[in-house]
This record gives sequence, structure tokens and C-alpha cells, in this order.
Amino acid sequence: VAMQTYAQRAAKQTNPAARALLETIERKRTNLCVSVDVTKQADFLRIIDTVGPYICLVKTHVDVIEDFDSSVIDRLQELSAKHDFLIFEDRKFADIGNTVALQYSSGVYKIASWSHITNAHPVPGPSIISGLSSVGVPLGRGLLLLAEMSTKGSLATGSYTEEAVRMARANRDFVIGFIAQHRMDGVGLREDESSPDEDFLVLTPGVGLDAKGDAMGQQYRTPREVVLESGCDVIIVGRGVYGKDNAADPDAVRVQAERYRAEGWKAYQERVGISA
Ligand code: UP6
Repeated sequence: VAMQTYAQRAAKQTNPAARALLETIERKRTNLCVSVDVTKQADFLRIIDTVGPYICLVKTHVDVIEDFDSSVIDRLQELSAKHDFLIFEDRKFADIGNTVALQYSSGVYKIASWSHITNAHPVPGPSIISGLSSVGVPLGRGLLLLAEMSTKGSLATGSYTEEAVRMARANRDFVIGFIAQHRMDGVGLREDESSPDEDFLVLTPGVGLDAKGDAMGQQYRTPREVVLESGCDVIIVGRGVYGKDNAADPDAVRVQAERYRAEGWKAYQERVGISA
């Protein structure tokens, strides 16, 4: 699967969010997702308007926006239509099925009503997928399981990662892939199980070209390491694009978004053997 083009893979997806994401990647020739972790809605919307042309997906943490009101979601959806990208609320659900169904559908944010893709920790077991899918499947949404994390000392390794993949395999209508650091095809198969014809999307945070990490355990790898060497499909970049001094300067943000888009796409072309 890692050798196939995004277009070839799009055609085989049955989940609408997975298909739309792969089609968007192919149409816009970008596997860049920008993570916009800022606390003011004006900054949030300005950065998204700037990076919009260069991304397939925007990743949000809406609960860090201090001056949040529902108009932020209206604007976000307008930008999604204007620039042709999907929306991924990085909610990292982690509770029992009944609670996550409420958190996903209700409350201040009503995530399921606007976020094409969201994610969950597999730690509660398969019931977290049942809870979220009861809300998300009728809306055509997709779920990513956190099979690995980018942070130093992460506990999501080994048999935990393998069980996450097994949970995904059992829920292919809703689970479209993983937040992980490597491709997961065939991971966790028992000896008596034959290799299924499966295509999980792998979206990878912890991507940076200028830093190796931060002071709080984050670890960065380059787009080339992530896409070419580890076979991941989408690079998720936050502070590398808007970080430190850039956030207020749209030109600086644009330059970084173009740079990460180019690096991610070059690594993909090399992986599937397309000459630039
Ligand atoms: N994120 C990680 N690592 C994970 C999972 N999620 O960094 O394993 C998320 C963070 C943040 C973004 O919540 O929103 O990806 C990374 O931001 P950065 O590029 O600024 O470090």
C-alpha cells in the first residue's frame, strides 16, 4: 500500500472522510496538515487562511481558544470551502463509550457536527469506538486511533500499539487509520491470521525541520524520515509553521507552509517512484 499513489488508494476507501482526504491530497498535491494551536480566534483564523492553499487538512484543538464562540466554527467551515481542506479536531477521546458519545456530539463544541476526522486513545478498549461511531458513522465521519505518540517515554509501544491496530481492523467502517510514527499495515496479526488487504492512513505529528524537540518532551523528525523512511501518509506540523515569532507574520507563515508542503510531497514522490 505504501507504494501506491494517493489517488489509487482513494478509489478503494469506503469511509467518506478517508476517501475525501486522499482525494484532497491528490488534487492539491499536498500531504501537509497544519496544527493550529493558538489561543485567540483572530490568530487561529488568520493562520488558517494563510496556510489554506498548502494543506490537505487543518488540525485543531478548539478547547484552547479563549474567546471561542460558535462563529469560529462558521469561519472555519468557510475557510475549509474556500481553500479545499478537511478539518481534524485533535480531541484525543479517552473515556467510556457513553461519555465519549456525549463529548463528541454535545457540549460547547459539538465536534461531530463540523470535524470530518477526530481521534481517540485506544486505552478504554473497543467500547470507545462503539461510543464514537454511534455518533460519527451516520455523519460520514472518520476516526484515527492513537497507536503511537511522538513524545519521549511514550507508553504507546509494543503490544499496546498492536492491540490498537487490532481494534481498528475490527471497525473498518469508522476507523480510517492512526496517529502513529510508522506504517501499521499488518501489525498485530496473529500467526493463524492471513494478511488482510488493508489500507490504514497514518497521520504523523512530531514533524519539524529546524528543531529536534521542545522543552516538554516533544520529539521531531523530518518529513523525509516520516514519509519516505517510515511510510506515513500525512505530516502534521504545528510550531514549525507558525511557531515562535512567525504567528503574527503571514509572509513568514506562508514561507514555512510552502516549505513543509514541498518537503512532504517530494518524500512521497520518492516513495512511490514518481519523478518530480
Ligand atoms: N500531537 C503530538 N504528538 C502526538 C499526538 N499529537 O505532537 O503523538 C499533537 C499535539 C500538537 C501537535 O497535540 O497539537 O500534534 C504538534 O505540534 P508541534 O508541531 O507544534 O509540536
